[in-house]
Amino acid sequence: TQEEQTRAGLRFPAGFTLGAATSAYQIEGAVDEDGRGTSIWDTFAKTPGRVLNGHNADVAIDHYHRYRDDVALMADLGLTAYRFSVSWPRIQPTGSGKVNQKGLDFYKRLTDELRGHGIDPWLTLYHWDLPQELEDKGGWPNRDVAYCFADYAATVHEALKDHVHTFSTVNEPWCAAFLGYASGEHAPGRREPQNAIRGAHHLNLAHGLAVQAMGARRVGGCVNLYAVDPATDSVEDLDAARRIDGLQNRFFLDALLLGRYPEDVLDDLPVEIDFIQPGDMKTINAPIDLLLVNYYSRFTVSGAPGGKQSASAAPTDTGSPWVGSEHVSFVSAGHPVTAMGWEIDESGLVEVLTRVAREYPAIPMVVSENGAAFDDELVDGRIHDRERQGYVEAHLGACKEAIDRGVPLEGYFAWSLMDNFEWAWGYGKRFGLVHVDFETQERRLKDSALWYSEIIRQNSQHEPTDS
Ligand code: GBH
Repeated sequence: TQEEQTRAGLRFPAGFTLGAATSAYQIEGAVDEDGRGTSIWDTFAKTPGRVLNGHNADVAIDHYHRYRDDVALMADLGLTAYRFSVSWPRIQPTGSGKVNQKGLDFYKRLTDELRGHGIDPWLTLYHWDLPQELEDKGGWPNRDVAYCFADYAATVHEALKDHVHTFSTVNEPWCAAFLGYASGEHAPGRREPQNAIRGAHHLNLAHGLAVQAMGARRVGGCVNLYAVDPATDSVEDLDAARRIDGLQNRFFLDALLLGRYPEDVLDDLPVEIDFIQPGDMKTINAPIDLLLVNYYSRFTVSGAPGGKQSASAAPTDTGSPWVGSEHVSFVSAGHPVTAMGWEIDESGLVEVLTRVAREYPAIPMVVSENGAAFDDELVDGRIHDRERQGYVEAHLGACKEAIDRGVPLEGYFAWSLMDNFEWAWGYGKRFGLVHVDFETQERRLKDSALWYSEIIRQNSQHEPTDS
């Protein structure tokens, strides 16, 4: 049948990781428990007008209390790996100095539980929840924060290195810098384009310093990549594509993998580049074991003024994240869109993966996030989320195609394991394979989860057994 053929086509090489991902602030809740400090997302979410409907993640999906059940659910699904993040203010409530043992203990319990079920824990150090005290000292535009991060990384690594095989540093530095400090859509909600550039550099520096601080380990850097097309081949549109590709992709890829910033991007920036100190680029280029790629969509851009300033509507009042290229507009290429308004185009995933393989020094990669929000409907206790399943299936197909083209791709993590707090959209958008009732906290497998589970099961069958 057609279905069998499709499934046969989703066979991955033995050892290929099939997992799912989450992040601390989006799922944990328990914001005042066991000595956790305040993060910029606590502050931001409680500031009127910042998050849709005034939602915050004080409770989120209560994972801090329900982690055992959640791990059992992952085991039921057959996940071979789970990517989660550590909440910095649980470990260091003020962002530096004194370590909160109870915070470390939570992640020890979590990772023990995962390993007990044969699930490989993939730990991300920073998924946007900066301790508020560090923001009060200037946040990421302050260089000192990068050094604090390295100290935090060393602490977490030391405590968990026997529990965790794969670490990664900063999730999507583009978002942390440009949504946090330029557009203001994310915490801390500042609209200071020049500081956003400084912040981006310090996030890169934080990555490099953390890699060095962790010593012998398997560690990766994470970027969110987009395929970028010019709307036409006019000079203006080609320039717009060069700019957006530069800010979104090359600024981070070149820094991490080549140890330099792209000249053309620096030239476009409306800021004196006086914050790169001798040795920084070498630090940022510290050898890493793998590259984590988050992929969601493709951008089509135009240099003609007057269009949309970003690919999707923001839920709140925000500025442009495209520092120095604010004139660029985002147009539709006519693909179907998700509930976020993001165009669905799996060919962009093949494109970004093959591009990294072609243009940069050889490095193993994983797709560390990929998924889609849709308006799920509960029908007789089931959620027939065919669109989400189709999205994941298409992007898994893209992974296969990339592998067939020689890309050293080692795994795929669906975003997200469970519905959760979707940043500026609060609880208004659902990305989960697992449905969560935000009132009762009941978890329920969507059809996409059952389907993904079956794909994982089929892929585990052709591996040799130990017995
Ligand atoms: C991920 O980032 C996050 O890592 C994860 O926490 C989150 O829940 C998930 O996506 C779903 O949102 O319209 O031109 O301003 C996604 C990266 C970057 C995607 C910004 C949307 C908007 C570009 N996001 N992008 S624009």
